[in-house]
Amino acid sequence: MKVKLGLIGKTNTGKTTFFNSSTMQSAEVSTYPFTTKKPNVGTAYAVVLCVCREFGVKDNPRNSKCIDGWRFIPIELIDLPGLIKGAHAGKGLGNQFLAVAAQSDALTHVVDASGSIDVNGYLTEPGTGDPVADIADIEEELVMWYLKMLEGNLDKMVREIKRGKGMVNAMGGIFAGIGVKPFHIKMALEKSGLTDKDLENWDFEEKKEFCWNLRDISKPTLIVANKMDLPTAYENFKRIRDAYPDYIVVPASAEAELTLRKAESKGFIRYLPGEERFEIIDSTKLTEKQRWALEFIKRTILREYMRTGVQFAINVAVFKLLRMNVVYPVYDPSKLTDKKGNVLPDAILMPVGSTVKDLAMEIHSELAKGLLYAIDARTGLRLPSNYQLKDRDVLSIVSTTKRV
Ligand SMILES: Nc1nc2c(ncn2[C@@H]2O[C@H](COP(=O)(O)OP(=O)(O)OP(=O)(O)O)[C@@H](O)[C@H]2O)c(=O)[nH]1
Ligand SMILES: [Mg+2]
Repeated sequence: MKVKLGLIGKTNTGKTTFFNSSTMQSAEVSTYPFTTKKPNVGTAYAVVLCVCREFGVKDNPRNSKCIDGWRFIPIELIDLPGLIKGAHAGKGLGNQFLAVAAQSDALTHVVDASGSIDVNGYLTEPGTGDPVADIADIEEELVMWYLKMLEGNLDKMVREIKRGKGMVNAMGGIFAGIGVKPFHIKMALEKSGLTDKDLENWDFEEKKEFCWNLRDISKPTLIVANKMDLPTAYENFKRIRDAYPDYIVVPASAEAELTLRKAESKGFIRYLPGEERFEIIDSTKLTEKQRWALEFIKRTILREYMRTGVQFAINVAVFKLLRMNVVYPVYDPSKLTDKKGNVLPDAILMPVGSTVKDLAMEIHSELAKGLLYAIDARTGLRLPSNYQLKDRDVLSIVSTTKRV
């Protein structure tokens, strides 16, 4: 499936810089609050060790890229306008864009760990802003947004429940538009202890508790502690980690990643996103300033944190939060090719628990219609349509309608 990952956070935290660095777009970045006025959408990549080396083949990827044995699988990254405390009440750009965030499968909450922005998102003396409070402000906005949906549709849902529709179904109809599944609602009801309490009798605290849990369950989120290149960031990073023990907190410097990616695309350095080092190709081509910037990144980011954090954050979202496996469908299981002879053409992200049937559906509904079984390219064995896919499976789907 094409994973959608949304970037949320206060204004001026570096969301667009993160977006540009991983999509190589050039959306506007500035020190003013609310630079991004409309969501930016682009392609970023989840990166895994490709199966090509294990099989000892040279691959010809079609839907993805393979560089030095690393498979880059496309995902959709959505950069959102910045939020601010009070957004649900119309402050800043308000929260009209949360509907776009809600189309994401997971969220990356970008925070300015250096404390360079004040409560309203204006640049201030580094170290004086409070990223722990910033995170809480934005979380609160998200929950308020769910709450507004709940309260705005309460009468309708109560009427439907009285007519015999179950609570999960009644709520499902309202929240489906923002990617909430019935099982999310069921889990949130259980976690809040509200499964058996009539919706019309919920008090405000209960509604809020439910919305808090529903937000948490339906949109898995990681925290990116950005601007780690600034000296005031490290203490805050530790504070954030302590304050949010249930979240994965990734230290990052989006600006460092952007600098490295740009230098790489200009041919100045060799660098693979996510790697802990880069190599200068010809230092005589660099200006004094460029050399200094690269040295600074090496010293303050790569040596300290092993990576810039941007690629790592995307991988964490895809493989840890969303629990995706990577599978490689082929037409010919002995040659590992598609019909045109491309070796290992596609790498596809499938959630844990998906079956051969789900994969066939993902490729083409026609293929799924006549599905017989799949062949495991490693063993040659037949895999039934309900076989649960494993990470790095390479398989050929056999169907009466079409074979891929
Ligand atoms: N030092 C440092 N500055 C950064 C980093 N990432 C972004 N910035 C700076 O932070 C400021 C805001 O960056 P943007 O990417 O525009 O932030 P945004 O979150 O998209 O802001 P809005 O669109 O206004 O919500 C700019 O001056 C960036 O250069 C980083 O990793 N380190
Ligand atoms: Mg922006």
